[in-house]
Amino acid sequence: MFVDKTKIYVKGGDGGDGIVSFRREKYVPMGGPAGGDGGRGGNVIFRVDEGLRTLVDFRYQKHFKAPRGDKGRNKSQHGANAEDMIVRVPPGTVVVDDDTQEIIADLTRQGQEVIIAKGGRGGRGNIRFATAANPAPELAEHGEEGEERWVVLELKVMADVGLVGFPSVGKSTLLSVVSSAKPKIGAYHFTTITPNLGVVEVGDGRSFVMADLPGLIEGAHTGIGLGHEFLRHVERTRIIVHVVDMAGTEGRDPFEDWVKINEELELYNEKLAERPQIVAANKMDMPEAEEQLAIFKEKVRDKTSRDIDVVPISSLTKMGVQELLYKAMDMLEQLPEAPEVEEVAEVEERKIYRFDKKAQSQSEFTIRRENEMFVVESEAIEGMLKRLQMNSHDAILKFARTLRKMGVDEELRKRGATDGTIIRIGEFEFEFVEGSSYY
Ligand SMILES: Nc1nc2c(ncn2[C@@H]2O[C@H](COP(=O)(O)OP(=O)(O)OP(=O)(O)O)[C@@H](O)[C@H]2O)c(=O)[nH]1
Ligand SMILES: [Mg+2]
Repeated sequence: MFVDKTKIYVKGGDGGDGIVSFRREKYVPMGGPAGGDGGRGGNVIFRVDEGLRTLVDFRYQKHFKAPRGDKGRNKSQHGANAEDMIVRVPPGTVVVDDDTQEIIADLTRQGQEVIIAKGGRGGRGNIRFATAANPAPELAEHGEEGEERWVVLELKVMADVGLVGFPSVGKSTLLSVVSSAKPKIGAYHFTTITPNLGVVEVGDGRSFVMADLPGLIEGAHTGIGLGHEFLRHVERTRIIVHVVDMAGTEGRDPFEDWVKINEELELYNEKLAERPQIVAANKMDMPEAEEQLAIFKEKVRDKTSRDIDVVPISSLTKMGVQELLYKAMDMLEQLPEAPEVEEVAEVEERKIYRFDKKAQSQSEFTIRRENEMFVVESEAIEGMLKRLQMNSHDAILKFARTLRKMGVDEELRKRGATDGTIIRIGEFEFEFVEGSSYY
């Protein structure tokens, strides 16, 4: 089991701004408010796509921003809502908030969808602010900002392809040239003692996971040379790439090697004899390999009724490697059922945490002094300042009322604010007005 991990940025679209507008009709001198609300920003939604097996796509694209909502229009028309952005992820993807390390989603079923970053609400237009006391308000809201966060995607993967063969035939070398994995490579036997996994990008957008397994030897099925340990891993792979040393290094006979390994596989588990297999005839850069290959192919044809693909390659020069990858990928796609992801059942039970930043500290504020100035910090007020378009008398009035309702005014007064004292909230500065007749 191997965990592929990547961190990406998601942002929901901002809501469209509400607008200030008034009805203008013939013969109606004083039209009422007619500024419509802005549209909702798009959500960023993750959707499970069984066709995906890895997270490689996220290595290239790491920022996902949904579009913003349209502005409100006059004649009381609502701005259009933005479309959601759909991001496809492979089954088995766990989404973790990078800040809090909480699990946001656990995506397992085909088609399952979760909103990862919400789009902002549209701002209200001035029709919404009309009251008996102020029937023609010059007041509208900005659209709410879309939710943004960094999330870590985690995917537990099983190997699709297992590399098997005698020691030193070049399994690790092959994995190292087709993936970013860095397995140990050595001219001595059993260089590899635990499996290495790598994500292989085929080059046409498709990808799969390849495991470089420790070398097998005769008697492996009885446990010799940690055989059981290694064969257990082979059992879990969907196809086998059987690496054979065509140079016959150390006086080996490629065909005999191939037969022996197949016997070991079958003796360990009969099913392994039927597992789809491709032969990677490796070390073709060596002088004697060509001749050996011809003999090998002939013997394989005689020996088995199975149609075994023999692909000549050199992991050293990379000759034939691309072709081998395409063959493996095509074969994987033709396999009938989707691979079983063992851990899914267990993962599904895991609790999913959701958190709502907005729920916290809605009405809290703090006041501190900076020389002659008071600085008010409050999520709620700062949010409101962002929302409201502070360019009209009505907007300022609404803002002032909120400060009073929350008790900010009173607190400022207690701390010694008087007429003309400068108050700063967020990026907004204004003078304190004692006993204002505004409200
Ligand atoms: N000439 C040549 N040498 C190769 C090729 N592929 C691998 N080798 C060499 O073969 C030796 C063994 O390579 P490894 O990749 O470690 O072999 P392995 O199959 O992983 O071996 P174990 O982990 O011990 O089972 C190294 O010295 C490699 O440089 C090839 O295509 N051509
Ligand atoms: Mg190795």
